Amino acid sequence: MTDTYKPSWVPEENDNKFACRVMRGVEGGHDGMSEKQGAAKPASAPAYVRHKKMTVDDYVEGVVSGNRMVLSRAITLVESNAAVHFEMAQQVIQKLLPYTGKSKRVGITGVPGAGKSTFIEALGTQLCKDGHKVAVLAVDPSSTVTKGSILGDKTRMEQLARQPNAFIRPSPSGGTLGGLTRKSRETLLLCEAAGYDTILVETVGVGQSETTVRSMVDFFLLVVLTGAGDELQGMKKGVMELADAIVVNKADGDNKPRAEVTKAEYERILYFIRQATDHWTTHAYTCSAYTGEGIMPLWNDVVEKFMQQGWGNGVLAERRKQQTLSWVYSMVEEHLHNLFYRAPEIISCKSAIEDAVIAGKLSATMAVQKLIDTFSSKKFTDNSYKQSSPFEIR
Ligand SMILES: Nc1nc2c(ncn2[C@@H]2O[C@H](COP(=O)(O)OP(=O)(O)OP(=O)(O)O)[C@@H](O)[C@H]2O)c(=O)[nH]1
Ligand SMILES: [Mg+2]
Repeated sequence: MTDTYKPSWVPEENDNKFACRVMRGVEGGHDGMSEKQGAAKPASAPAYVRHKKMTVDDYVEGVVSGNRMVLSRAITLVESNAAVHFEMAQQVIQKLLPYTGKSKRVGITGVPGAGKSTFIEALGTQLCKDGHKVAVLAVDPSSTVTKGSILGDKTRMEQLARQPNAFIRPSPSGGTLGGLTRKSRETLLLCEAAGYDTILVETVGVGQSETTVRSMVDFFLLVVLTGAGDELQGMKKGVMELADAIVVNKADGDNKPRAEVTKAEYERILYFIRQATDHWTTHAYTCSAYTGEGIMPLWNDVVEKFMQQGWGNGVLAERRKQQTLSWVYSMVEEHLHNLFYRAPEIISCKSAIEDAVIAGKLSATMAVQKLIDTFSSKKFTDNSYKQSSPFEIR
């Protein structure tokens, strides 16, 4: 059996993208296998994982006991668009809720090539060595639109993947942004229930991905590069406003002095920018994900301090409460939006109403009234309700 052994449940077309493919344990005992057995030979997996169709309770039990294979299967269930999987996944999540919420949730963003993955690899490996259980998730909206991935294969962090306490899951691909958001959030909850105390979420700085990730983490880190003059100008102020810390990466070799200059420039700009978190001032730092310099100080003196302070003064409890509520309402809004615009009654009367408004024959307010009246008189069937679901169930 080799490292490339793939579990049977990995979809054919996606197989290489599944970083949760089972790997050989480093010191034995990994995934419950002895060293001699090498890679994930299902022989040592619990019987229900190997053969049986798993029940909701099997998933719950497996995840809570920290079984990585069951956790991977539970995530696959959450990512599935099949209606039957969706319903089962929701029951699993519901039962696992009491075990969630105890991790440190950290989002990491930055332009492609900034060194996010290298940073996570260095940080995650050290945290694992210090006895933490680290889960790494990726949110890559480009993979939902174009089916290509910006975060790319580098999400497969080789060194970190060898740590028995690390779990790496790439971004689900395909589907809508709303679907991606739900899947990522629920994956995060599953990892927490499986006992991962640190969740690192990598996302690339495009489109809405930063806001999506910001809305599911406690701490948000922006990784930037030197040579910033132009970049600073072009950088969206918006993303700096989301950050709880900015780190200038690649501060090594000849680049080190430049990194210090860039850090000072960011500090100057930060002074004028609205802070991301109450009672917390965002600062800029330097590090080298390559040599590891500056990474653990950033974690211990900034992220840990932020967590301690935030849980102490109630800011994080409030943040999580607001995140959950706004998630609920954003799903409601998306659902209502889809119900309205996908209703055949609206589709068939929309262009006539638009024409009348443009021709000045109907006021905008009257047009709204007509559309809403049409929608209100619509009769819903079970099917039309489900077809417009933002959860991407089919
Ligand atoms: N010199 C130096 N190179 C680095 C450092 N961190 C990352 N790199 C290099 O920069 C390149 C990009 O690093 P990644 O970690 O893949 O960057 P990323 O931000 O994850 O990129 P995407 O996932 O594509 O968005 C790689 O070739 C790394 O080896 C660093 O601290 N110093
Ligand atoms: Mg990356």
